[in-house]
This record gives sequence, structure tokens and C-alpha cells, in this order.
Amino acid sequence: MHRRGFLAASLATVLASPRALAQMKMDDMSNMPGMDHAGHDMGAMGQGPVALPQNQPLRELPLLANEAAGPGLLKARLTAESATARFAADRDTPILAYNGISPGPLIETQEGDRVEITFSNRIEGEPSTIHWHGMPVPADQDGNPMDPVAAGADRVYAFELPEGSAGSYWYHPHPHGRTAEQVYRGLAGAFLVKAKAKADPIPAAYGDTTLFLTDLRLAADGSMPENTMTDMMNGRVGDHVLVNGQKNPRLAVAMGTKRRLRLYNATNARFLRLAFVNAAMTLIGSDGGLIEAPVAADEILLSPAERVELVVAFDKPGTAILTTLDYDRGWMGPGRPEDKGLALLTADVSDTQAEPMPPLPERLRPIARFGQPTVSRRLVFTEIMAMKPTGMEMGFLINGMAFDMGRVDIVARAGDTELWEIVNQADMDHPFHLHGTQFQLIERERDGKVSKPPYLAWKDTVNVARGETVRLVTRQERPGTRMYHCHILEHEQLGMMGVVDVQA
Ligand SMILES: [Cu+2]
Repeated sequence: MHRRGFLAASLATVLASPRALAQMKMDDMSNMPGMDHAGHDMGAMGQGPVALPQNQPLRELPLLANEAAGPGLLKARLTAESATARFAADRDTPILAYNGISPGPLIETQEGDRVEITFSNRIEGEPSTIHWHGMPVPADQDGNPMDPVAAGADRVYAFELPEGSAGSYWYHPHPHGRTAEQVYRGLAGAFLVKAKAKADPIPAAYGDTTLFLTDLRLAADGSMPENTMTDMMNGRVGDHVLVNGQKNPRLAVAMGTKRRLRLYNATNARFLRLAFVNAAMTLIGSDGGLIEAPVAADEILLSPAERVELVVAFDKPGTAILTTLDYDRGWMGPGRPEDKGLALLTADVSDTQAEPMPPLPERLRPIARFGQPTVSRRLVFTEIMAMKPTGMEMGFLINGMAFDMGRVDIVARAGDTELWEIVNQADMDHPFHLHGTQFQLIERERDGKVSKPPYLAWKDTVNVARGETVRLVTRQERPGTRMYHCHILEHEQLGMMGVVDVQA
């Protein structure tokens, strides 16, 4: 039997649990004509997604307070703990939060700074860690699952931010077997490393706005439901995409305004194919900072954990909407969520003209090319699904193996330039993430056809579409244990992760 057919048949059995059925019903309803996927009226009917307030002014993420007296040092505290949020107007949602809020506080630093953050894990009964996603931090400061912070314990994460590291990074937990849940319950935040003021080529007049995109699903009582079998298989996709914790907030701008926006996909598993209706997008940066020259973009695919920096020109009066387009990332089983037409952010563009803005420079910064790789690696992604008397057994594998904390999968040497070939033989897209360094995408191959990326960029996460091979070049500068994994967090948890031991 064809694998898909087998899967559909066995899913019908597995999904016959009340929670999974409820999930399917909800998804089916939202596809019916006349039903608004955003669920405006459905919450009131007691069925479907709980409605969230929209159209509130976009809020800025609160900054993490710096306890250091002088410049060059960020000394701060992050406490992970239970908290209560008000997503819906009339009901409370128990969440996990950093310093009481979700998304967590915005960490803002500058190249050359030293960072000392005391992490207090006050999550009841669960270990946690903080992983500094994309950042060049020493391996023993990177929040690996091998270095858990026990419930009730504290630890200090300390590292320096080298010159040239300016970029849009983020932080989130990475404990063994608990990452997916701790993140969807609210633990994630943005970490900006800014260039020195004079070294930043982007005009200050554009501002610098972080848009941290997360995904939320609420049960009728306001709580966050646990992951279903569908969630485990596809990764958890919620009912609402939030920007800085708000649903479709509004931003007021004058006509002719240019804004610098940093977009983060901090969802567990939602692929965001983004477009800006009525405003022009120019791509200026990727996961690891600015690209070499601006690139006009009609749309951007932001897979889980990826970031982009954009300049958006609001040149037409009226409303300009950051919206989603359809993207088929290979959904398993029923209940594929509606992807297209979600309004994430609405800008009200006034018809009075803004003060003239300086133009975007033609060159942003040079990106060094790697030399010829001296080592090559091949990672093959596969999925296994099998019916067992106990239910569906799922595994997400790299080179035929599920993650084992006690096993080293790759031994590498610090300073070596390596070619990594990521081969996706699975039926779903898997965003690949490597810890400890940034990489450059060299090419993509599908059905024997090779395509080169249109521009050079620093990346730490890249989508590998089903049936596709992605080749990238990278180099680990420091010794230690590094993780690589699929950033659909449920897949990471179900085995799609490996360990590279970087030796001095
Ligand atoms: Cu995956």
C-alpha cells in the first residue's frame, strides 16, 4: 500500500480520541463557507477558536532591564515561571513566562558587549535551559539539553558578543523532551545584537521594530490544550498567529514612511509565507544580520525559527496589511489549517506626507565567502509511522536514527570549513537548525535540478522542503557539543536531532 494511504487509514483509528476529534471538527468547520477562520463569532457560539481582540495599537516588546552601571555589559535576570495572560477579553490563560510576560522581554545589546544573565528556573517540576538561538556563544553557555537547570535552580549564562555579530537572534528553552511544550506555553523572546551606531548602514529614521510572531491555541475555558496526535505529527499549529502577543494589531504611519521591521517566526511549527498588501517590502537581513545589498521582495517564506529584516515603504494611503499566502509544507492526516489570508498586522497609512526619508544605501555590508570545504557531511531526514497496539508510533530520524543524548553523531574540528548536505526524503518540510554558528546556503536541488540562492546571507535555520536537498557551508569556531535539529519542535522532540562534537 502506498505510504500516504496507509497513513490516512491508520490515522482514522488513532484520531478517534475525543480531543483529536474535537480538533478535526474545528478545522473542518473553519473551512466551511461563511465561517471566518479567524473565528470572530465562533467563540460566542461555544464552538471553534476562542475569539481574540484585534486592532489594538501595536505594542513594543518591553526591554530586559540592565542592572550593569556602565556601558559594554548587560547584566540581567530571566526567571521562567507560571503566569497568567489575558489573550481573550473574558478569560484567563495559564502560561509560562520569562519575567512574567510572553513573549519574554526584548534583550537589546551591541556588538562587543559582554552578557551575564542569571536564569532562575521556577517552572514547577520541570528542568529548563535557555538556548541563545543563532548566537556565537560558547558551547557550555548555549543551553543544550545536556546542561539542564533543575526546577528551582539558578545558573548564570555568560558570553561576549564579537564584532560582526549584529543580528536578530532569539532565546528559548531547550530541555530534553520538554522544549516544544515550554515554547508553546510562552517561553520565547527576541535578542537583538545591534551594530555600533556609526556602523549601521540603515537610516535611523526608519526606526527599528521587532515583530515577534507566535502561535496560540486556546480551549473554550481559556487554557492551552495539550498537544494532540496531529500536533505531534505535523508540529503544533495554533488558531491564532500573534505579533508581539497581539492579534492583528495596528500601526499608524504617515504616507512615505519607511520602517525597519525584524520579523521572527517563533512558532513551534507554522510556516509563514508572508506578503505586505499595499506596501513594498525590501529584504535587508536574514537570521545572522544584514545581507550585502537590499533585495526587493514580493513575498517571504519564513519557516519556524527563521528571521528576516525588512524595510517596508508605506507609499500608498489607506491600509497596508501584513498577510499570509498559502503554503503547502506537506500536512499529514486531516485538519490542515487554513494558511492564507491571515491578517497579522494592519498599518493605517495617513494621506499626509511624512518628512522625506533618507534612501536605503545600495550596499549594506560585505559578507565573507568561505574557502573550499575540507570536510563534507550528509544528513538524511526521514519519517517513520507505524500502527502499534498502543497507538501510532512516530519517529523523525536523521540518518536512520532518533536523537540519543549519549551518542555523538558527528566529530568535527574547530576552524574547519564543512559542506553539509541535508537531504529531505520525508513527506513534510523540515526546517534545519545548527547551533553555535551561522552558515551560508550554497544551493538547493530537487528532481536533479540545482538552483543557487539569489543572494548571500548568514543563516542558522533553513527550510528543507520535502524531496529537496539543501547544501550549505559552515564552520564552528569553538570546541564543544553542538546540537543540530529540525525546528518543528515536536519533530525535534520525536527524534530529529543530532550531536556534533567540535574538537579543538
Ligand atoms: Cu521537522
